[in-house]
Amino acid sequence: MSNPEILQLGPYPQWDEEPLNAAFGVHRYFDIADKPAFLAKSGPSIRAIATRGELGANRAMIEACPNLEIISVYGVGYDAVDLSACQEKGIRVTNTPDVLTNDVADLGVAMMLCQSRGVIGAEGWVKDGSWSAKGLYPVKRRVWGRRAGILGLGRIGFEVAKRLKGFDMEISYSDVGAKSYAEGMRFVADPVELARDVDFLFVTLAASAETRHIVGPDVIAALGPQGMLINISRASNIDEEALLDALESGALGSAALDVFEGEPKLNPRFLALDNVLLQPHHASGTIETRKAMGKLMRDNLAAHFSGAPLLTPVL
Ligand code: 8YV
Repeated sequence: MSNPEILQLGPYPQWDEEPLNAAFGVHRYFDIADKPAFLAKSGPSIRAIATRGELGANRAMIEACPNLEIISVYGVGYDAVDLSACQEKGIRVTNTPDVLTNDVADLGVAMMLCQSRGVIGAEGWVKDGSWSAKGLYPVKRRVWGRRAGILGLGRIGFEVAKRLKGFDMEISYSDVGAKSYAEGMRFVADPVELARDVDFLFVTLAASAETRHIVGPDVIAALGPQGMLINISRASNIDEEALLDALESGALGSAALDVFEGEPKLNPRFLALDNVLLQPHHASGTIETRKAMGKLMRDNLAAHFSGAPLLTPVL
């Protein structure tokens, strides 16, 4: 029997491409020039979609593949997949939780440290000769002992909090309810109140229609001119226009961002700012984690096609 045909929406590292090609009849969607013509002709042969967290399978694509059985997401976030279309059609969806949690938390904390202590600018100070020409690098803000807020105390938020405790920080969080595992952390139901009480606000929420722009003008204003916003979740959780306005006017002190509306293209206003740290959506980007994500994505597909229970089902 021939291997199941799958549609691959974006590239993976070579170490994932090889086993994927060995187990499946892979159509590289991103390499296909005439995508509508491809879907019209070959859509019915597609039984699975393999996609990255940020690359979506929308309703039109799902409907163009009438024999689609499963969408396997390489990423914990599945907000780009049209879940209601999948539910209607009985299409299974899987993601890759847990394996990336620690790396995403690490990068969030690294971004906070870099931005607060001016690490990127300090390197420029050395490389461009400013150190010898001008002397001491301008002093920055302390990290340890300050107040951090976590918006969304799920797996990633919890790991961020654990790391921040090592910096003797006072930690508060917002979520749909207080969490039994949030020992030593203060629950604040209202994100605006949370932002008012902290120096660093980490956004670690799973994105959904309900969380869209949860960090809006009120939260940003409450965080204020001394505050820093760190986003390692999804851009849709933040009102980007409000964020840009506040960064430009100084109403918000600074931001450290791994995700952007319309990424990898960014709103050019970001590029003109000197109070923002910009990262290319790589919080899960370590060899170890990306290998584990790729394996879990393939293992879910293999489980499905062999009739075994899915390892990490979303639907
Ligand atoms: C990406 C992610 O999948 O886990 C997620 O939700 O967005 C990331 O891990 C990864 O950057 C590959 O594109």
